[in-house]
Amino acid sequence: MIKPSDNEQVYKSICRVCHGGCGVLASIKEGRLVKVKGDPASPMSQGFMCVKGLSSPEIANHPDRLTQPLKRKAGRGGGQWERVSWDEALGDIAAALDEFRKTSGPESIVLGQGTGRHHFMHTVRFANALGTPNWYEPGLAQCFIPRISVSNLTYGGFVVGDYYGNTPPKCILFWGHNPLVSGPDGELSISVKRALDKGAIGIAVDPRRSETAKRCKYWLPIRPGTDAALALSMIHVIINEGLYDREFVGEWTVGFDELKRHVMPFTPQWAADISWIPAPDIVQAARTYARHKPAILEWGVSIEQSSNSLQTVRAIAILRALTGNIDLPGSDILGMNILRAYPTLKDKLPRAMLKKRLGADTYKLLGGFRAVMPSAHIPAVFRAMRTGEPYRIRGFMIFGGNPLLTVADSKQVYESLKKLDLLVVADLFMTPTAAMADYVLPAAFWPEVEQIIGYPLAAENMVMVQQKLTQRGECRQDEWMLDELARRLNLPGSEKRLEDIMNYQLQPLGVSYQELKEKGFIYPPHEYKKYEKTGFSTPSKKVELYCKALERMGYDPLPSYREPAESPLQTPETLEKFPYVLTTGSRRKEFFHSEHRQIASLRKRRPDPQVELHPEVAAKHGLKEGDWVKISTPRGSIRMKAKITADINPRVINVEHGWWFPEKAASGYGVWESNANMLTSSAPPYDPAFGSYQLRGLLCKVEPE
Ligand SMILES: Nc1nc2c(c(=O)[nH]1)N[C@H]1C(S)=C(S)[C@@H](COP(=O)(O)OP(=O)(O)OC[C@H]3O[C@@H](n4cnc5c(=O)[nH]c(N)nc54)[C@H](O)[C@@H]3O)O[C@H]1N2
Ligand SMILES: Nc1nc2c(c(=O)[nH]1)N[C@H]1C(S)=C(S)[C@@H](COP(=O)(O)OP(=O)(O)OC[C@H]3O[C@@H](n4cnc5c(=O)[nH]c(N)nc54)[C@H](O)[C@@H]3O)O[C@H]1N2
Ligand code: SF4
Ligand SMILES: [Mo]
Repeated sequence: MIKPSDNEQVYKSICRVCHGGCGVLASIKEGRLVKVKGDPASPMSQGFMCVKGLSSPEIANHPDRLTQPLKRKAGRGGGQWERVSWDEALGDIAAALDEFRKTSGPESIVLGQGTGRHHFMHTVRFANALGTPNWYEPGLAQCFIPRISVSNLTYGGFVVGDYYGNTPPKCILFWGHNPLVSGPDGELSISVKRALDKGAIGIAVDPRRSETAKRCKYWLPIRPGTDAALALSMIHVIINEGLYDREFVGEWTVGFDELKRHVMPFTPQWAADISWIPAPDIVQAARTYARHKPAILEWGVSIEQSSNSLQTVRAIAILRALTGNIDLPGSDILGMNILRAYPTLKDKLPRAMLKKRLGADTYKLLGGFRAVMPSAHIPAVFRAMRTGEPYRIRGFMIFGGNPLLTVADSKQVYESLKKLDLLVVADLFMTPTAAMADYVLPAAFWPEVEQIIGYPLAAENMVMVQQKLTQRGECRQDEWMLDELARRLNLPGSEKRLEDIMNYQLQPLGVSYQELKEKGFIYPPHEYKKYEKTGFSTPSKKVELYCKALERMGYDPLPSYREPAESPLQTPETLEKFPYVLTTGSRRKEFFHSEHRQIASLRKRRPDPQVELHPEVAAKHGLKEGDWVKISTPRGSIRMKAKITADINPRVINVEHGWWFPEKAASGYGVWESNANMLTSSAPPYDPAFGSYQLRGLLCKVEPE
């Protein structure tokens, strides 16, 4: 506690409205969160908080918060609930899980969760202890796992931009990433803004002139889904023009000669025809990135939401290696793993179960033994629910996810959920997914949670503490729910308390959770060029431009381009009816995915779903700013309001994701009206290694509604 005054106490914590962690000074009055402001002492966020974080008191105290466990009274999705005690809800759920595991095997129970939440690893721990190989997080193949895995395979660790040392970057290449808005993959907004203010040259590869692209010197308005082609041609330019870092490449990489031969055909003109970026602009971008060292390459989720995610991410990853921008001050740096790995009890999962993990035999880097966090393939999970193939899924528990909005092909998700014997959803609010459940459990919001988080998210160079400051109704943090179920099912590890786990993770730092609560965070000085001492943590101890591990798994050891399955070049017949390229999901400041549509201060800023289209498209279809537009793909149609802007490639349409209408409870929350995933597909082809599906770079048409 910092300053008691007028019954108001101020505590230090961190905001987790998104999966970032801005330092917060939280004011508690009479047990309620009444105010938050940015903590200037936080080395990352330095007093910054975004509009979502600042609305935390409104979220915490919202009248629609779920505050008690609910049990379904009438038919599934009928909206009739009975309030029950935790004991009754957990007792019933545990009994059902016990029956499923005994009669159909633990693999008939699926654990789902939301993106990057505080309880992420605890859910995995529960799945392992229960003995089911089937858990997923809604990103994974579509978010972060390709970047983490490719980083590991190529440089032996995950890299993040170094904005925090004494050397600012001279250039930042933003690849399908808009950190000025989506910052919270490591509180980037403020760091990026500062670096650009200090004169870093920005290059944005983005079909939209995004908030970040507007601050850049160069904007490459790429055709969505073609990023690998652009990256391959930039490699071509950097090698052909001798712009690579000879010393680093000679001493610290393997496979340069193979790569050089491999990229010869990938000329700027070849890539221009595919990506719609003029060849001279490609050359200029490659030269600028290679000549301004140190440089950061900020890569975003766009490069993973494609059925060629492995090779796209690999091609982009190689740019860092060729220019030697790894672990230098002001470049991309390798993490230091200051925390012990979360004890996920993976040895408790019987070996026979590894084979049963849905999709594991096919998508080896998602679910196989080389995977960083082996998980099930989302389309395979929902298909098994619907069809019973390869086996029946009976129980599904979701801790903080809204798959009806966030998983591709919402209608199929709906059909899948209907088939379950048991659906349990833990959430802050009633959502379209929770409305389909048998039990809805009230989850704790960040000021009601105790946890530690490694930060930046994946590299974990800093650790911060979250402390419980307030209690709303009977809300409980997800870890507690999982532990209570584990105890009732007598699962291994259920004797451990959450605090024991946090203390175990903190051990190398010589502090306990209670001590960390006093300090707020620990941020050791970064050690650069660690590879000079130990080599890179790859089999060759060098950066693997040619990756033998991939070759052994049956994947291409050198990056390649594949046209999206539905695209102007691949399916010209579809193009006749659907003449534009669609991209979905560009983040907005006000919302986190499907969240916050009920938070008045945020909704006021952005009351309606928006489709961005170019003035030429608007003119062609007689659309004016603010008109309702019907957007269709071969799979379905939705409606959104027109935002007409020249800041988008004229052949591209951009739609927001995550839209539902909490105010329309009586009509199913309008879940089919403006939901981007009515337009997407969860059918093959998938990326061969990760099983990723295409969310960016599909075909669509627009018309007045
Ligand atoms: N406010 C807010 N912040 C968030 C989130 C949120 O929902 N709201 N979500 C969080 C999560 S889980 C994630 S994964 C991150 C994602 O954050 P980012 O990686 O920044 O992802 P987006 O904002 O979806 O897209 C970034 C940019 O990619 C462009 N783009 C679209 N398609 C393509 C393409 O095919 N190629 C290229 N090169 N660019 C393309 C878009 O126009 C957009 O400007 O944000 C996190 N932060
Ligand atoms: N078309 C399209 N679809 C996409 C994307 C895209 O770009 N385009 N992006 C994808 C990506 S990258 C991601 S990561 C996913 C995100 O997918 P989800 O994680 O499913 O998205 P959210 O809307 O954040 O759903 C989280 C739910 O958890 C609740 N919640 C928040 N905090 C807690 C908590 O602590 N405990 C519990 N129990 N509940 C909590 C929220 O109220 C909300 O209902 O979406 C994916 N879907
Ligand atoms: S960026 Fe994320 S962590 Fe920071 S204030 Fe906003 S929601 Fe909270
Ligand atoms: Mo994500």
